[in-house]
Amino acid sequence: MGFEKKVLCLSGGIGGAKLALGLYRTLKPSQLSILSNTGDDFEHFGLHISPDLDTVMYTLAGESNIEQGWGRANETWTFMEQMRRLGGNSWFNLGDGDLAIHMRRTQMLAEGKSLQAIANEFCHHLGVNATLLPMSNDPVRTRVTTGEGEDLMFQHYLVRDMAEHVVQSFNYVGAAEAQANPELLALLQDPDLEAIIICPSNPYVSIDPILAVPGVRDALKACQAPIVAVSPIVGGQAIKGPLAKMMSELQVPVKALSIAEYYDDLLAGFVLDTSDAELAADLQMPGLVTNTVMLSLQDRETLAQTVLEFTSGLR
Ligand code: FO1
Repeated sequence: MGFEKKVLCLSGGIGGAKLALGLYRTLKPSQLSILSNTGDDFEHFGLHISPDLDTVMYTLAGESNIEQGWGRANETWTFMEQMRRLGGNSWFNLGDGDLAIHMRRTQMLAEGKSLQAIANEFCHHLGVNATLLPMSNDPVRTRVTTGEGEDLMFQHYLVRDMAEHVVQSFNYVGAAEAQANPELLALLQDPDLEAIIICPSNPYVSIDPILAVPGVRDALKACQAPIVAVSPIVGGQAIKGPLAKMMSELQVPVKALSIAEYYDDLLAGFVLDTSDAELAADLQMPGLVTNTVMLSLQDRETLAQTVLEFTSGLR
C-alpha cells in the first residue's frame, strides 16, 4: 500500500488499540507511533495507573485479555481476592501481573523518569517495537460533569459507577498547563510522516484529552500528512463503552456522521462501516465505506491496510 515511512495513530483504550494492533501487524513495527491518551490516568492504592497506555502496550505485545479488552491474558487475581478480604477498595481490578506495571511505573516516576521514558522501557521489555507516545509527560486528568455533585474522576465515572451518570460535559484538568510530548511535536514535523489515523476511540474521553494539550491540535493541522478518522459509531451504536449513551445525553445524534462533524477541519477523510454506507453521500469530506467491526485478528489487519490505502490516496 505504498507506506515505507512513518505512520501515527491516535488511540484511547480498547477500541483504538484494536486498530493500533492491525496497523502494528501491517507495517514494519518501527514505522508506527501511537499517540496515547493519559487523561484516564489516576492514583489507586498509591500507584500511578495509566489504563490507556497499558491497554495499547499489552495489545501490541500480544499479552492482552482479548475478550475483556484491558489487562493481561492468563492473569491471576490473588491480590484482589486478599484485598477484598481485608475490606479494601475493590471496584478497580488489578491483576497480579498487572500490578508489577503500576508499581514499576510509580517507582520510576518517583525516580524522576518521564512517562515517555517509562513507556520506552516497558515496550522494550515487552518486545513492543512501535513507539508509544504519551500525549504529555505532565498530568492531565479527565473529569466528568454530571450535574449530580462534584465532577467525577473518569475511572469513577466509567468503572466504579459503570457509566450510569448522565454526562453534561468533560474537562481535562491540567491540560492547559501541560507540555505536549516533544517527541510527538518532532514527529509531526518529520517529512517522513505519511499518515495520521484517529482510531475508533471515544472522541470525548479518549481523543479530546489529547487535543486539549496546548499545541497538539495545531501541530496536527499543520502537519503535511493527511488525517483520517475511523468511526467509533457503527449503525448508531458504539462497539464497546459509553459513547452512544454520552452522545444521546449530550443531544448529539448517535450516528457516524456526528463524529466526522465533531472532528471537522482536522480530517482529510473519514471511514464508515458498511452498515452506514447510506451516510457516505452526506459526508463533507472524502469517505471510505468498509467493514470496521474488528472481531478477528484478520479484521484488524484488513481494516488497517484498507485505511492506509485510503489515506495514501489523500496525500
Ligand atoms: N475496566 C473495567 O471496566 N473494570 C476494571 O476493573 C478495570 C481495571 C483495569 C485495570 C488496569 C487497566 O489498565 C485497565 C482497567 N480497566 C478496567 C479498563 C479501563 O478502566 C478503561 O478501559 C480505560 O480507562 C478506558 O479506555
